[in-house]
Amino acid sequence: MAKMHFIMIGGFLGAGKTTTIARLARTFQEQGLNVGIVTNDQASDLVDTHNLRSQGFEVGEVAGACFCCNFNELTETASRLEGAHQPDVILAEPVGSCTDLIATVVRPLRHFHQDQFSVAPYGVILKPSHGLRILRNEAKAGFSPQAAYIFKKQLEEADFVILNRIDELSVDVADELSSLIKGEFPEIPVLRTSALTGQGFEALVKFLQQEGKFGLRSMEVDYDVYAEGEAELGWLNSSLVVSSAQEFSLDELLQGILGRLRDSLVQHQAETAHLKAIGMAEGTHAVANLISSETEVELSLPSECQTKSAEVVVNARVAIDPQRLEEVVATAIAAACDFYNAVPQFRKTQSFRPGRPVPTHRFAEVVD
Ligand SMILES: Nc1nc2c(ncn2[C@@H]2O[C@H](COP(=O)(O)OP(=O)(O)OP(=O)(O)O)[C@@H](O)[C@H]2O)c(=O)[nH]1
Ligand SMILES: [Mg+2]
Repeated sequence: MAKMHFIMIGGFLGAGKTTTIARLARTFQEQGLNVGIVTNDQASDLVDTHNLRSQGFEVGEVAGACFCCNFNELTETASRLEGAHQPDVILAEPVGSCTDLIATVVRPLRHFHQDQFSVAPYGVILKPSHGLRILRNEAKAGFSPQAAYIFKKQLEEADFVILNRIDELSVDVADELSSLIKGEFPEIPVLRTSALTGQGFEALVKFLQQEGKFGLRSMEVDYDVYAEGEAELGWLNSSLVVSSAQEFSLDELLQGILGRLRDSLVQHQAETAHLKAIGMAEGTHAVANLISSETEVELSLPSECQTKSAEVVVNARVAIDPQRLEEVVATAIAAACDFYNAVPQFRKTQSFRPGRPVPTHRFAEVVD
């Protein structure tokens, strides 16, 4: 049986992994290939999974721990996607606060599953909004030095870096980011893309289809610092049903929730890594995002849907105590619903700090 081409796209929270993966999946499908996607999170109720499934993709979810700490679940989930048609390509999105993925995912995949998968070069997306501050070593980079450590480690292990969002970066800023990356990691190629417009995707697809020796860069990781950096982030996944006697705009509701949440988190001086919400109603869906405290809420997928009832899932990754995050989210949802004379009925809410990463396997050096 032919091997499945395993493409993992990493990068910090809100960097554009899901948007990039959706565009790559469409590109591969247009080439006549079968595509499967694997999403990943510390908890269930993932906006990304709903989002990608709503776009018609075959998606398996590894929930409860990151790929590295739940390695067997990753390979089992990828195998389950085989279904009636074995995927030619598996696109995998690791958790955005994870690093050391070459040693804990790429090498173990090559070592234990070389009959099943061919592994593509590992690309890491650079998030410009936080990347600029972190790579400039600004004192106020938004997150703690431990979280900045994770951000840089993600880049250090990459076979190549993807400088995303070039549709909104000036040439000067894009050049500065490229030279900051080159300054710290001179050997790593940098591609420029926009997952929004598709700019640079031809080169990205070409790069990913290369065969050869990748995943060779070995790096040391201080797991104490890594664990502290991850634990700084409050993590929340919440699912609910919103109903009203009158029709409301699904798009406005999501923007209302995230807008209130943004204002409240700014008041708490809590840096946002990524807030995202999906609303599903009348066979359609809308997605809204906020990728930093300094940017605006974006309706990344408008639905133009008017409805009396919607399923809503909210995921928040913010540098704040998780208990406080839960209160802030509940208040924002209640206020947004109230504005539209709607009532939220919470189904499930999980909020926590990610635990210390304990990888299933760790190959510090290349093994074949
Ligand atoms: N302008 C612009 N926006 C983008 C681009 N790529 C992604 N975005 C937006 O950035 C936000 C975050 O994108 P995602 O793809 O959800 O990011 P992610 O890395 O998967 O985030 P996590 O899964 O939370 O780590 C969304 O609002 C996207 O629409 C891009 O190239 N240009
Ligand atoms: Mg994502």
